[in-house]
Amino acid sequence: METSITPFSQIAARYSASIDEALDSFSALPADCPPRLCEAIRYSLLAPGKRLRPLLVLMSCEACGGDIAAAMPAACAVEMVHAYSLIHDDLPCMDDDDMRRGRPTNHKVHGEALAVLAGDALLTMAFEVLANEIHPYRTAAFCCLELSRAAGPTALVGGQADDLDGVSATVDLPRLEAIHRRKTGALILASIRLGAIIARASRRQRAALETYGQRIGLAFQITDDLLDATGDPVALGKGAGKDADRGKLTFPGLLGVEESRRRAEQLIAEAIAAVTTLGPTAEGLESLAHHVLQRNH
Ligand code: GRG
Repeated sequence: METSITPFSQIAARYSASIDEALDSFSALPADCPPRLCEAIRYSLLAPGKRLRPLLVLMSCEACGGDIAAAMPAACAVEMVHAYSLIHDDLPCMDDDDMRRGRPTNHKVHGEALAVLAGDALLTMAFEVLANEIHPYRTAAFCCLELSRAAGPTALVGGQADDLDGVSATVDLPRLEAIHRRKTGALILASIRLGAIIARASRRQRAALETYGQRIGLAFQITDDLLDATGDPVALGKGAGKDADRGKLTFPGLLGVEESRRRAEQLIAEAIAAVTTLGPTAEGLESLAHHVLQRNH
C-alpha cells in the first residue's frame, strides 16, 4: 500500500523510550515483593515486545487532543495485562511454547509456579497502576472498568478458553472471528478506548476510534496467523508453523493465504478511513495501521 505518511518506526521511536522507562519504574517493586518474583515479573514485562498496545493508548489519546503523559499509566497497565496473558499462554498447560520475544519463555527460566505467580502479579498490578495514577478517580474507575472487561471471562480469558477448544472442534469463520475478537481484539480495542477516556474524547471521536479499533484488532490477528504460516522464526522471535502443527484453525487455514491477506488489507483500509476523519493528530494511528499490514514480527 503506497503511503506518504511518517513511517511507523519513526513514530514509535518517539514514544518507545518513555514507555520502557515507565514500565521499568512501575515494576521496580519494594522489598516486600520476593526478589525472584520481581525478577520473573520484569523478565517478561521489560522483554523487547513491540509495545503495540501502549502505543495505541498514547496515540488514541493524542488523536483526540489529550495529554500523552496523563495516558502513560494506562499504557503501562495494558502492557502488564498483555505480558501476563503471554506468560500464561506459553505455559505447558496452554500453548506450551519455549520462545517468546526472542528469549526463552518465562516458565523455562523461572519455573512454572513462579511464571504463574508473575502473571497473577502483573494482572493485579495493572489495576493498581490505573487506580493510583489516573486522575480524577472517576476517570480511573472508568479505565478500570474498561480494562477489566477486556481482560475478563467474556473477552480475553473467554476467547482463550474457546481457542483451546478450537484445536479439535469444528470452527467456521464467524466462530473464528468471535474467538479472536475476544482473545486479541478486546485488549487492542480497550487500549484505544483508554486513550479516548483519558483525552475526554467527543462522541464523534469515540465513534471513529471504535471503528478503527475493531478493524485493526481483527487485521492484527489475521496478519499474526499469516506470519505463523509464512513468517521467519528469527524475525518473529518465536517458533513459526505452530498453529498448523497443533491442528489449530486459523484465517489462512480457513480462507487461504491470498484471501486472508485481502481481508486484512480491506480491514486496514476501513480503519484508516475512520481515523483520517480526526485530522492530523491521528497520524500515529494511521501509520500504525499500515504497519500492521506490513509487519514481519
Ligand atoms: C492466557 C488468559 C490468557 C490469554 C492468552 C495473548 C494470548 C491470549 C495469546 C497469545 C497467543 C497469540 C500468538 C495470540 C495472537 C495475537 C497476539 C496476542 C500476539 C502477541 O502480541 P504481540 O505480537 O506481541 O503484540 P509483543 O511480544 O510484540 O508484545
